[in-house]
Amino acid sequence: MSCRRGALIVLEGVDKAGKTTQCKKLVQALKESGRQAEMMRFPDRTTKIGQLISAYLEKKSNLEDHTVHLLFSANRWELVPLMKQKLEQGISLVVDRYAFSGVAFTSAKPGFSLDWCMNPDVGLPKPDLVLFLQLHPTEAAQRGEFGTERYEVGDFQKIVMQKFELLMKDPSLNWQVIDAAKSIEDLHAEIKTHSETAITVAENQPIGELWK
Ligand code: Z5A
Repeated sequence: MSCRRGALIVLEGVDKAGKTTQCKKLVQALKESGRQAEMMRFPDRTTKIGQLISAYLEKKSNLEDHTVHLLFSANRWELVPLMKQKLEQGISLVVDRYAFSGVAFTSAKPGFSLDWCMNPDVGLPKPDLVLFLQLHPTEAAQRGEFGTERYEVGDFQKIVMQKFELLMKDPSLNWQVIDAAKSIEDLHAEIKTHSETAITVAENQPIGELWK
């Protein structure tokens, strides 16, 4: 590796936990401190695969459950070459949802094991830091009604949360659970501190492979 690589920082969390808000603030803060950083989000609805997923989430189309799971994974894999290129150029990537959402949402459906759901994402670039924004459902409800997209249903979201808790037990990943009930600024300060540490640690390490 000729230059210090960037870090892969993932934000996960329940609906309305503030993932998008915090991803944007983190990228801006990292840039202001002289670091190279860019935001990505999954699903990336701009690709052909992403458009299929978007139509499904907006309930404009129906897709069989295994099929849509594999499409979410394919949407990540299609961006892996670009992600690796940027990381190797020293750009840190701040990613709004990743494979953990993929596994948590599909395994919350009847008949899906965690293992089956993880398999398609095995070998993706491994995050150097996974920030989980934890928010109690009553706090989330104060941030507005659920939207109209598929999965934006309270009972389903509770099962999703249980699946995230199982994933967070994996000691091979750098999970940091953050109390998302805090103010936007307090949350940002905490996230920035964790991210700066992860960037420093990642600099001299090769990019890892997820769940391998
Ligand atoms: N999905 C899947 O099934 N499989 C996969 O592999 C992947 C995803 C990757 C994509 O939704 C859906 O796809 C998602 C999972 C599934 N389904 N659900 N549910 P998306 O990514 O397009 O949208 P989202 O992730 O659902 O967004 P979100 O969770 O609703 O929001 P958020 O990003 O966590 O929060 P926000 O937009 O930053 O903030 C929400 C509101 O709260 C907003 O008004 C803010 O101003 C406010 N806010 C934010 N922070 C605070 C604080 N700290 N205090 C008070 N108010 C705040």
